This record gives sequence, C-alpha cells and structure tokens, in this order.
Amino acid sequence: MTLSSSTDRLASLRADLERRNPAEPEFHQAAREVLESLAPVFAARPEYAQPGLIERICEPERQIIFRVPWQDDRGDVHVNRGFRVEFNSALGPYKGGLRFHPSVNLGVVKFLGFEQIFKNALTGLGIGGGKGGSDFDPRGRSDAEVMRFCQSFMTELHRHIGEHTDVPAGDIGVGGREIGYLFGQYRRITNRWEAGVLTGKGQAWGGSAIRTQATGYGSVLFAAEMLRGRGEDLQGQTAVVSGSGNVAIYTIEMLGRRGAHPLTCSDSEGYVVDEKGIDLELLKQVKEVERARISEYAQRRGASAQYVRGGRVWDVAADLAFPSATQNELHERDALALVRNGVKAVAEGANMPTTPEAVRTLQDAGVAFGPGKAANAGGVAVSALEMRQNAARDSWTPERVEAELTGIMGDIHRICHETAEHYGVPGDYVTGANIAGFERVADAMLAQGLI
Ligand code: NDP
Ligand code: 2IT
Repeated sequence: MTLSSSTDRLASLRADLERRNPAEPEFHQAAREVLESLAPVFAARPEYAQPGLIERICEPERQIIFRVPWQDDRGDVHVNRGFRVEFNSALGPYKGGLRFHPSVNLGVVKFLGFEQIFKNALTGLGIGGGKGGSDFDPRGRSDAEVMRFCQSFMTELHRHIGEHTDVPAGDIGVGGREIGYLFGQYRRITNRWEAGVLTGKGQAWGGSAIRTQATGYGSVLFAAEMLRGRGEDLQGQTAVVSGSGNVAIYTIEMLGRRGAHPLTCSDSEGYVVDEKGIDLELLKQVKEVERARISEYAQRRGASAQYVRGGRVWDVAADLAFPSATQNELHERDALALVRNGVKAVAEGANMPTTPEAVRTLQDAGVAFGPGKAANAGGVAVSALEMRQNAARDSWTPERVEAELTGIMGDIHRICHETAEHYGVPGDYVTGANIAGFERVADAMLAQGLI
C-alpha cells in the first residue's frame, strides 16, 4: 500500500467512524489522533492494513449501559447511568478506571477506553483496554451517600467483571474510598475473596504499595526521560501543574523529590500559584483529608500563595507543564502562552488534556511533548503489578514497586522514542506511542484470528 492510499483508507475509516458513532466528539478526537499516526505503518507493513483489523480495533468488544438508582441522606431517590466499555482484550483482561463525574457519557467512556488499549499495550504487562463510570456527581455528597451509590453501581457491574475478565480501578471521582465500597459490595454479592477484581485497593486488603502515587510519579519520570534526551534533568526546573486530585498531588510530590519547583495546582473553579512552591502537606490536608477546595489552600498558606478564580494555570511562566485535570483543558492559546514563556517539556498526566491544535503548536515550537498514553501509564502499570501481587497472594515493598515503575516508564519512553525514529519522525512521542501501542495490539489480534 502506498502512503497516499493508506491515508485515503484511514480518512474514509474516520468518516465512517464519525457517522456510526454520532454525538461522541471526544471519541472522534481520540480515534482521529491514532488513525492519523498510522498511515506510514500501513504503507510499510501491509499485514496491518488488511481489511477488518483497524475496523475491529475501533469497535468495542462490548458496551454495557445500566441504571443506577440510589437514595440520598434525605430519602430522595436519584437515578444515574452506569457504563462499562470493554474495548479490547487481545492482550489481557479489560483494564481501566471508573470515572464518576457529571460530564460522563458514552462518548467520554469510549474515548477513555480507546486510549486505554494503546496505553496498556505500551506497559507490556498483559492488560487489555476498558473504561467505565457514571454521571454521578460525588461533589458535596456524604460518605454514606457515596457508599449507597457505589453499592448500587456494583450490584449491576459485578456480573460483568472478574480477575480474568475485566478489572476496574479509579479515575476522576473514584479513589480509595470508592474502591473500598465497590470491593465490599462485590465480595458480598459473589461470596468470593477475589482481590484481583479491582485495583487501587487499600494496602491492608490486597492493594499495592505506590498505586496511589503511581500516575503522578510516572508522569514526572517520563518528563525526566524526555529531558535526559536533551541533556537536562529536573533539578531546579519550575513546573506548572493543573488539577488538584490524585494525579496532580503525586506529580507535585515527585517534582519536589527530584529537586524541581511545582508552582501551581488548580480545580474547576480556579488555580493557586505559590511562589515558594506548593506546600505538599497542606495540599494533601485540604484535598485528601478535608476534601475541600484549593481556595482553602490559598487562604491558609499565607502571603506566598495567590488564588486566581476562573484563571488559566498555563499563564504562569515555568520550564515544565503537567496538565493533570481533565480532557481538553489546554487549548491553542494556552500552548502559545507556554511557548512564549519558554516551556521545555509537557507531560500529560490527564487523558487527552491537550487539544490537537495545542499539541501541534507545542511540537512545532520544539517542546518535548509526552502524550497521556505514554506519560500517564504509570498508574495502570502499577495496577497490573497489583494484579500480579494478588495472583501470587504476595505483597511487595514500596521500594520494589517504585523500582519496577521507574523501569517501566523508562521502557515506555524508549519504545516511543525508537518507534518515532524508525518511522522518520524523531522526537514525536505522539506518533511513537500510537504506533508502538497499535503494533502490539494488532500483532495479538492477527495471531488470534477473526473474532
Ligand atoms: P481526581 O478526581 O482525583 O481529580 C480530578 C481533578 O481534576 C480535580 O482537581 C478536579 O477539579 C479537576 N477536574 C475534573 N474535571 C474537571 C473539569 N471538567 N474541568 C476542570 N477541572 C476538572 O482525578 P485524577 O487525579 O485521578 O484524574 C485526573 C486525570 O488523570 C483524568 O484525566 C484521569 O483520566 C487521568 N488519569 C488518572 C489516573 C489515575 O490513576 N487516577 C491514571 C491515568 C490518568 P474539581 O474538584 O473542581 O472537579
Ligand atoms: O486512565 C488510567 O490509566 C486510569 N485511570 C488507571 C486505570 C487502572 O486500571 O489503573
């Protein structure tokens, strides 16, 4: 196949995908980015262009949508919608988080599940791709309400998951508390101690050391690898971080550990810039213990911190940027501001936080850009290590898990880098990640026949 006929075939596939999956803009965006990377692969390796392969990759193996009724503390009844998209199991059981956020719909879950296929392939750890969640809004809900919601959600979800089938974990709005309630209900319904059915569990009951920290740690490790390729390290570099949840907090922690200066965090209402560097203990107290807003951080921190309501964290000058909140949070104008301020590297802690136009702007300006599929794979990688510990009824030390995580992030960086070079786009980690992930999934699917 020539490059131009590959490009034509992929463009018509994309048009078809958009027609068959209407009103799913995030899924279209995620699929478009991968399909745009594949033309040179189809041209070089005709076996990948054979009819049906890429079409199967773009079609989830199974999509489950269900009703989640629950009662709030006043006795009022609510009806939410639950989702689990089991996208691809060629490399292992479906694996991916659950998101509880009012913006969740089928298209969002499909974009996340699609990304997860390639991310999980890049880890090399034998996990397929899936994602799930609900349009439930946990904000302002009591522990008892969150528990009742999780129990209702699992009452349906339990029949679709299992340690050899589909293994959910956390994502936005789903952390240790929610995984606990979900696991409890699964255990009750099935009467099985099946530790490997969920990851992100508490360490006293089957969880892995470092899983909480893994995504943030991993994205800093990925940024360090990108900088190393340019003869630099993290020491003394300033960083802007968006978000103030799980990924952002442990990105900030690892930046501090490596001698860098994280200056910001944010939530959906505004951002904090702290000229002395974010005080990690205060941030954890406000967000993890009190579940409060970051405006509270600024109030307590004193003169070094300023709270900017409604502002954009990307206006703060820094050497590095870590978008770690949500999809499409870094737009072209933000990329231009980052470039103007001399940013050297951007590592996506969140999934698809950078719009396609912003990615292009950053890459054209020579900024090292680590896409989420690669840069935030540390979380799911440690989830796979948690599954491994559960299968062996074992529990590893934090040192061992962190050493494994460091090795895995280094391997992911290397394969993305080498693949980009091989296909003639050196330094393009987006293309490198898409192609390297695709090749692993495609090889397994070809070997397993037309299913
Ligand atoms: P959390 O729920 O812990 O934190 C989410 C953070 O993002 C909060 O600060 C939240 O602010 C902000 N946020 C969420 N939605 C929006 C929105 N629509 N607009 C602006 N800000 C928003 O989630 P995580 O830290 O776990 O997840 C963050 C990102 O990282 C997501 O893209 C997720 O998919 C990705 N990710 C997570 C992994 C994990 O292991 N947890 C692994 C890999 C990727 P507010 O409180 O105001 O809503
Ligand atoms: O986006 C992600 O990779 C996650 N939310 C983590 C998935 C997992 O199964 O640990």
